[in-house]
Amino acid sequence: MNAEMNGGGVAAENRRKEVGRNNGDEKIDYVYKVVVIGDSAVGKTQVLSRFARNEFCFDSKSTIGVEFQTKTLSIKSKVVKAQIWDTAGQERYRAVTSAYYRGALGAMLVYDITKRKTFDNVARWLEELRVHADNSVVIALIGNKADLEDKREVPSEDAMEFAENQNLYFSETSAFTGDNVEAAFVKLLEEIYAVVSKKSLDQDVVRSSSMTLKGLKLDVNGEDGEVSEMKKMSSCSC
Ligand SMILES: Nc1nc2c(ncn2[C@@H]2O[C@H](COP(=O)(O)OP(=O)(O)O)[C@@H](O)[C@H]2O)c(=O)[nH]1
Ligand SMILES: [Mg+2]
Repeated sequence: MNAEMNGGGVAAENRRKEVGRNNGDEKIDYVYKVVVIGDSAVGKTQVLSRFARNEFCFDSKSTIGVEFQTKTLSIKSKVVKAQIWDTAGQERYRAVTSAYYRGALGAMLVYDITKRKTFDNVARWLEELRVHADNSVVIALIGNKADLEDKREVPSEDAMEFAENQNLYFSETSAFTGDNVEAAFVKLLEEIYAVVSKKSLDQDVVRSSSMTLKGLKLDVNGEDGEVSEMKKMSSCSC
């Protein structure tokens, strides 16, 4: 499938369809696009499949076709559908297109704790995000394969310090055992929720102050307007 199409038109279309009802019964408040990035073979696909389907596969082949998986969960008593995008193996050639990043509210930047090189490359991935993603994108740094402690090449302290300096959320996970995977995603989604809510609040403040200046009466019960504005912001920015 064409990455350009999938990252842009189809994703936007999916987001439009998904805000509203899920399978006709569950109400979805927000759809958040999250991208998973990082060097090849660090476990991106397995971390995602552990989170979305609670599955792990030792001989996972390189992902074929740009795809996303979804998982619906409750964040701060809202129903959030996380739409999490996985690369098609193009990261091997440093060829992830800007369409992949478009509209992403969050990013999981994964390295392998047993391969120093994959951690050294994190800075390059951050640069990619700076170029292609919105500057308010929330980033989680994930040291995966934490079950392979005896092969560790990246001390937790190094990653923790790097994450602090760069303002990233840091966790070590194991897609194999499942350790910390759900917690890392939940933390990222909660932070996205906070960022989106704050953006919406800021917009409301600007809107209401300009209304006051014009001498218009404010409708304090205009809750529907605020909610739909937040939905628009959270679900689609492309
Ligand atoms: N021991 C261990 N192996 C893992 C873990 N996550 C992924 N793998 C293995 O690492 C290899 C690459 O994983 P994959 O998800 O395809 O990496 P991707 O290229 O980043 O998507 C596969 O053989 C996985 O089974 C983990 O947490 N622990
Ligand atoms: Mg993969």
